[in-house]
Amino acid sequence: MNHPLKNTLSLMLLSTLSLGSAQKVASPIPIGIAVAQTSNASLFGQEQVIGARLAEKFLNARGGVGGTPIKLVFQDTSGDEAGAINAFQNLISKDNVVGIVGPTLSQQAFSADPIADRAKVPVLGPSNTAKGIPQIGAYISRVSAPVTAIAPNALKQALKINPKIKKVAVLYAQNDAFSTSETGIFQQTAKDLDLNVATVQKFQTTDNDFTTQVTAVLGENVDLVIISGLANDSGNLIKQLRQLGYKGLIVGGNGLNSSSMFPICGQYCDGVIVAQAYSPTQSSAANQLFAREYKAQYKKDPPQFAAQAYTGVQVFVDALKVLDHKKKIADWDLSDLRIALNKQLLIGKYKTPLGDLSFDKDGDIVQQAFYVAQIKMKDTKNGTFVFLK
Ligand code: 1QQ
Repeated sequence: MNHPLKNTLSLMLLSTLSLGSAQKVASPIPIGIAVAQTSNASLFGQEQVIGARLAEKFLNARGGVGGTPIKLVFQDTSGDEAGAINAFQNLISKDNVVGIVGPTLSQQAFSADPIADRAKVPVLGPSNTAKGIPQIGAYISRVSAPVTAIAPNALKQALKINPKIKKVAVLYAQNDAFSTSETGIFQQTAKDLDLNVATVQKFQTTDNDFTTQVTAVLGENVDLVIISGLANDSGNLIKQLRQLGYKGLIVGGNGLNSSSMFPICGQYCDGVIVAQAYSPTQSSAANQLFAREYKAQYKKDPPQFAAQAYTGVQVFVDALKVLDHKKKIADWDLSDLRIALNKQLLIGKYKTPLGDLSFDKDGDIVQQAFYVAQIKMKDTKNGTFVFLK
């Protein structure tokens, strides 16, 4: 059992593993996708999977990285922190990916991103919009514009539709990092616009019954309700607000930015105003190609979360192409490549479905245009986001 040679052998094995000295980059080039394929967060994650897959197909058809294809490696994060940490660990140590697009929620990013940062593996957040995400570490960037850039646009649009709005109610999911960050911006913007925030109501993303909150809102006789939550909770909250008699405008945050929510609130989703970081009508050549490809396959306009996931994969591929010119990717040591890839992606400029983009020194996205849409329901399950001027 305790043969000295065996100890020596296992020591040797251990040091090879931990040094990772001989680890080359696999071909096809593995890029990790850590998004929610199960749980309520999969209402967003499903759109991200579609966007990432489209990018893989589209970019590989155009030669991948200097003739070498990429291969997306999917690890389901589910909807919580533990799921995201597990997915990140598998992608980093088992699947040997060059970088990670993920996770779905900011709440997950604050737990999982530090693991990638310590391992010096670049992360591109495809939908992490809370304040502070790129500041997690040098290896953490995002292609999802923050709540600070997005949320105020929805409120300004609501005032354009109804300039008489004076009194507002604010509701948010207090157990979710994105929702608490976004409501801070909504509340600040409301004050800046001289609105009276009559009540602030809290809920949990796991709640189904919002009677208490809705009763408090109805008691204030407000002209506008502003909601920061995720899809399932926000969908049910909107439904109950309408069923109990609220008639005014509703502004929803990024958690209402998916048509997966439509079957939850049904016809009651109609009229909800949601700011967007993406528009299918964005005029860039990159977006025209993406939108056409998406529409051909899914018979509808591409949603924001698909466009952002596509963009995350594209940014990695564009940056890899630059490095491949210096030295073929297959000849790089994996840990060296991860470090170089992070540096390269931060200095690059990209022509994407989101328009021309680059990154600031923290790794936050620098994006040119934002949009606001209003939900229009066709029946109890199907609807569209109608973009407003
Ligand atoms: C975040 C978000 C969510 C709504 C993404 C799905 O913006 O968690 O940051």
